[in-house]
Order: sequence, then structure tokens, then C-alpha cells
Amino acid sequence: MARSLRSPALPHGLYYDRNFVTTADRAEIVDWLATIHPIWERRYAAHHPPPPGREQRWLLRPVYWLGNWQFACLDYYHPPNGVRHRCVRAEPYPPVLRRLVARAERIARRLYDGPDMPAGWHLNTCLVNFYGSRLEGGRRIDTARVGEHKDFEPGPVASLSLGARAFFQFVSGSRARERAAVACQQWLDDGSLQIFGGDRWKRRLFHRVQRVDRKGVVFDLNTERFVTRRVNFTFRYVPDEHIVAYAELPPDAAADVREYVEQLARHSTFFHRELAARADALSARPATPRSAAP
Ligand SMILES: O=C(O)CCC(=O)C(=O)O
Repeated sequence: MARSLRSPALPHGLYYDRNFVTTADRAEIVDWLATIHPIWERRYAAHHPPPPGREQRWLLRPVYWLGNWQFACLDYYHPPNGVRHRCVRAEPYPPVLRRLVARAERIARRLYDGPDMPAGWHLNTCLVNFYGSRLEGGRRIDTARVGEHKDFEPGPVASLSLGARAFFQFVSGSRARERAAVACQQWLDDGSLQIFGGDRWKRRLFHRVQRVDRKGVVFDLNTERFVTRRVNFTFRYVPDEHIVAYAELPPDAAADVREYVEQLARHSTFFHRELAARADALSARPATPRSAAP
């Protein structure tokens, strides 16, 4: 059950602090953002093909993950059944995010308890979403939105926003009538922290970003073919036993994400090492004896 804390106008279970990030911390995050190289992912892959009626597609925006990477083609973390080989160990948080996450965790622990705060909960996973416009044939195509969905990681989610403000909504579901039933909506401002958890906001309702303001500056980032005007960090919890190193992925899953890991390794020492660790693990494996080969 959530207690109200600093967000008197919001329903129980929701928290919002418009001024969570200080000017100095904001500058440090923006400096760090300029050092990473977000990637474009496709939704499916050779060993994880689209289900009947669905087509292969690119995600709407470039992304980056910290803590562990939930590649779209591995189908994201979805307990109770979809937990194995979906969360691949990724870079740790930079110092400024570590400090902010520690503060967000303290707030969340005061807000939620019982079934809303799972044992072992800590915000060890972060999806960094880049919102803006895709550059295509000299045109700018605005993709600054996210359709209604749920985040299936257990426990509360903390969401930190930078840049142009976003119009965020909770809705009843993903079918036409449910999409129109808005349970709560608010603007997420530059430097704000939003936390949502509990049965209603996390487990039952869906959430989405309807649009992002076009006013304001754009970020100077390494987002290829994309102009970024908002960056959102959603911090989540994946039980540590469900996070695997790239070297531990089974061959099919490793093959599906290899191009992404190679792309990341071009700019990231962490992923460079993870690639090398898989190559080492494979070369150290005893060769199958000829007589045992099929
Ligand atoms: O950008 C946001 O504010 C929300 C992002 C989101 O819904 C998600 O990452 O699951």
C-alpha cells in the first residue's frame, strides 16, 4: 500500500517530484549521455521471429540500457515464464545516476511495502529512451511517443526525465475502448522524478507517452539519424539470478543479439570485454569427440 509523500495532488501509489535533479547533476548526466552510442534495435530476430500476424520492425527510437540489456528480440523480461536469457549484463550506472538511484530507492521504500515492494528489490536496470525525430531522406519524422504497455519487472519503477516535457498517461488497457479510458495523466518535466508502483498503477493499468513538446533545445548526442529532444531513464528491478553475461547466452540467443553487442563494443570497453569473454569461453570448451559427433 502506498503512502502519500510529497505529491499531495496525486493518487496513492504515484509520486512526482518536479525538481528532483539538481542543475549540477543534470549537467553531469548530459556530459555522460554524450559519451554513449545508443543503438537501433529490431523487434525480432532469426531465432525469435515475429508471431503470426506481426511483422519485423525497427523500434521507434534508439535506446541504451544499463545494468542489464533487455534486447527487444529476446522479448524483454516477463515473469513468471519469460525470465531466462532475456536480461544480458550491461554497463554499470555512471556515478551521477548511482547517486540519483539511491535517492529514488529511499523514496520508493517509504512509499511501498508488502506485496508492492518485493524482497531484494533494488533498481538495478535502466532503460534509456531517446525521444525525438528520425531523419529519413531529408525529412524529420517525429516518433516521440510510446504506446500503452506495462513494465513487467517486479516492484516500483522510477522514471527520470530530461529535456522537453512529455505528456504521460495511465490507461485501462490496449484495446480501443480501454485506450480511451485515461485513469491519470500528467506532464513529466525536465529534471523530474516519477515513481509508480502497486497493484493499480503497475500491475493493472497500462502507461504510455502520448507526445513530447516540440519546444526547447535538442541534445547533442551520438544518436544516429535521430534528433533527440527528450531523454527518459526508467529504473527497474530484475532479480539478479535472471541476469546473464553475454558469454552465458545459449547459441541461438547469442546469435540474435551478436550484431548489437558488436556495435556496442565499438565504443564500450564493457561490451568489448563481454564479446571477448564469449570468444574465450567458446575456445576453452572441450571439442566434441569425433566418435560422439552426430
Ligand atoms: O518516457 C517515459 O516517460 C516512459 C517510458 C516508458 O514507459 C518505458 O520505458 O517503459
